[in-house]
Amino acid sequence: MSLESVFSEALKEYGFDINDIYELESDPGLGNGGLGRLAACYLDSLATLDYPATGFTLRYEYGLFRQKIVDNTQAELPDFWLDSGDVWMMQRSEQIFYINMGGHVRENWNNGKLEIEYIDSTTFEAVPYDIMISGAINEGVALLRLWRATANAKFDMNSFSRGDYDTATRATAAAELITKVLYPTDSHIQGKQLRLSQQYFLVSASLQNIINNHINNFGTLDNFEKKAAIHINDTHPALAIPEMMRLLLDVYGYSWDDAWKKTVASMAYTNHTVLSEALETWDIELVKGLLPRIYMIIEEINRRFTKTLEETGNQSMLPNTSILWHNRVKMANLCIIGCHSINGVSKLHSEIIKDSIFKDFYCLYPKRFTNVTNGIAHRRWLNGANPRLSGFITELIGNNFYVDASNLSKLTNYVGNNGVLDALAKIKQENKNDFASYMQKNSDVIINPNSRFDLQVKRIHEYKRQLLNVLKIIHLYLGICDSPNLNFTPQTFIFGGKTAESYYHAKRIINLINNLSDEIKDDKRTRDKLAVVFLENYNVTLAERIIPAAEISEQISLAGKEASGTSNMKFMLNGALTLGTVDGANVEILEKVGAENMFTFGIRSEDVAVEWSRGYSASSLYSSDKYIKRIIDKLRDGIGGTSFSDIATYLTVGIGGVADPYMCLRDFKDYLRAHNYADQTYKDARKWNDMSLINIAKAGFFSADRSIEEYAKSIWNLEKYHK
Ligand code: 8GP
Repeated sequence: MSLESVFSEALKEYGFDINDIYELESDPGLGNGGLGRLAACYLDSLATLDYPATGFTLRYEYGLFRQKIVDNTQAELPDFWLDSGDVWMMQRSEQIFYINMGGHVRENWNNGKLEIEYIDSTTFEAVPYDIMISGAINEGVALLRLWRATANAKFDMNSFSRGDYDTATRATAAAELITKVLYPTDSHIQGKQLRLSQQYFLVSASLQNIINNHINNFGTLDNFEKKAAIHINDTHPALAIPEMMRLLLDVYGYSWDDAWKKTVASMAYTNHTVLSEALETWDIELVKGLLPRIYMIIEEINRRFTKTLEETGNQSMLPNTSILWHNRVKMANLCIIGCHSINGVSKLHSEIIKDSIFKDFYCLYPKRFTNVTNGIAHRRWLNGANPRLSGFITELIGNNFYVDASNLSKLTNYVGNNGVLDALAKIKQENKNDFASYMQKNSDVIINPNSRFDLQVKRIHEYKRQLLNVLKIIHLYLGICDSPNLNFTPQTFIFGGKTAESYYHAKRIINLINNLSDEIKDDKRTRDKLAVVFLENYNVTLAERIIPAAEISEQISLAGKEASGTSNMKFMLNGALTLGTVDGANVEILEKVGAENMFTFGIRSEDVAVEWSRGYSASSLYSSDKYIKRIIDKLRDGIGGTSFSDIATYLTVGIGGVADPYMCLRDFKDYLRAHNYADQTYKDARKWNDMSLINIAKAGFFSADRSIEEYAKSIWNLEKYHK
């Protein structure tokens, strides 16, 4: 509403700083990482671009845990975000829906019509809470609807009066468990009955809501697929497909064929990862027990699909494409069979899914596959998070980029302009100073604002290779110890990110980073040149502070593994230069800025499988490369007083699997080369600032507005409210 300065002034008169007020509100920890954050960015664009849209999710009482570093390792504390977060929510008790789970079903045929009777099932209430997302420049509003689960049954007064409090409260407690906590696993599945009930609860409430609105508007579902588009954000809401079928068949009386046409025509699916351990599958018995009618429908979808495969001579595709296989329900297969559109989230990723994990499906349904490269809410990540930079850009090119980020390209007119480059450098320095003071004030961490800020902030995961970054820092550290008088640009390596509490290996990496931080701090030879900082509890609030201060953005996943990445876009937009592999959306960043404005390194995705088949051997790199050997030996000997021989073994011999599964040692040498090149470039401030300017100028493509326009046109066939 452009009223921030008015409020800021008014608050000042009462002795308050608006920033202190902002600090009081907790982040809604309703997601794990990039996938959820992407959805939040998309709601901003949907509202701003005037599209009628609702995002559905669960109103988890406890969001993603609060991370605390205790004895240099991650501890998880509950995140009760609602204490300050629910001021924005409106409970809409008039729109409650009912969801059945458990028990069994009886099929009654009545005059040739099937009637489904639910026996001994439990009915839950889904209570909606709405958060309005206002558009930036118009009157558009998108809705985020969060469902809370509660018991349907009236409070059991009889049991209560008898003093049987347990029975009296059991139903409520069981229901409320459904929306109690968010599962903290990312890029990995957690197969739990409660999680399956969360998934069904979400899709059933949301679909009943969508259908109800449609009937209120049109009085029929006959035109449903022409008026509604349902997007499945990864496989967690995949049960929307059989649930839609259930509603159309059992409640609205459509024939199978008509219901199926409507379902496929209205549903679309985005895949967000190729990691096999993240592809959801459920035990058949679990699905049958919890959702008996839904399971019957899945079985029928699969029976018909399998029959078509056989009729078309494609039986050999069965193992990869069947929904039911080896006692599991494969959710991605259900999505592909039940949706008219399937997309990856960057050009490379969309190609990889066609060539590998969904290859057979691509042969069957080539037209269904498409790409929509991710985008970010540039108004939040530039105008909101970096007012200095956005103010300066406005002075140079006007403020049209606020509405249309492609206008940022006008900045290329200032390439080589010393005045502009100096001003950019000054802004970066001020943002660095601000971040250093913030850290000192809020967590007693001292950061030298005159060192180079090098960042890797994201979930901690093997494939993202925080470990590769650590190996590099150990190498630099040992180098300074060897030659303390060498001219060395002071550097601060900043890490941040959470990992699931059960992910042992990632927790060890957090431990290693923190120990390395201590050892370097305690060493007189290195402490003024090198620093490692682990930001506790990395979240959106912290991201908004640190990204504007970043100079190097580390995007170093093993090629082929990061579906897109979105922090890479946020960093670029704020003028950081990318040190990265040719992976995910880095590929498109490279395309936009050119190789001369990015520091790329590493194996290419198409060569990864080739190297494995040729017998990639990490242990021979250990024996042949004296730098690698020294670093690994140092891990064994100890960092910060603890031996990390398990990580050394993981890299060279393997722990219960192949050695160095994400090829850290394979890419180490080339990574060092790219790092050294970035280091040399940094010494030439003019060149560096020019590169930084070009990165900002080319970031417009990565606005979520562009992604949303693509979804609206090519997948949802969606029109704006006001044409
Ligand atoms: C993430 C991808 O890892 C990231 O590259 C991408 O930018 C982001 O999605 C948004 O598209 N994927 C996931 O978080 C993910 O797949 N999580 C679920 C499978 C558990």
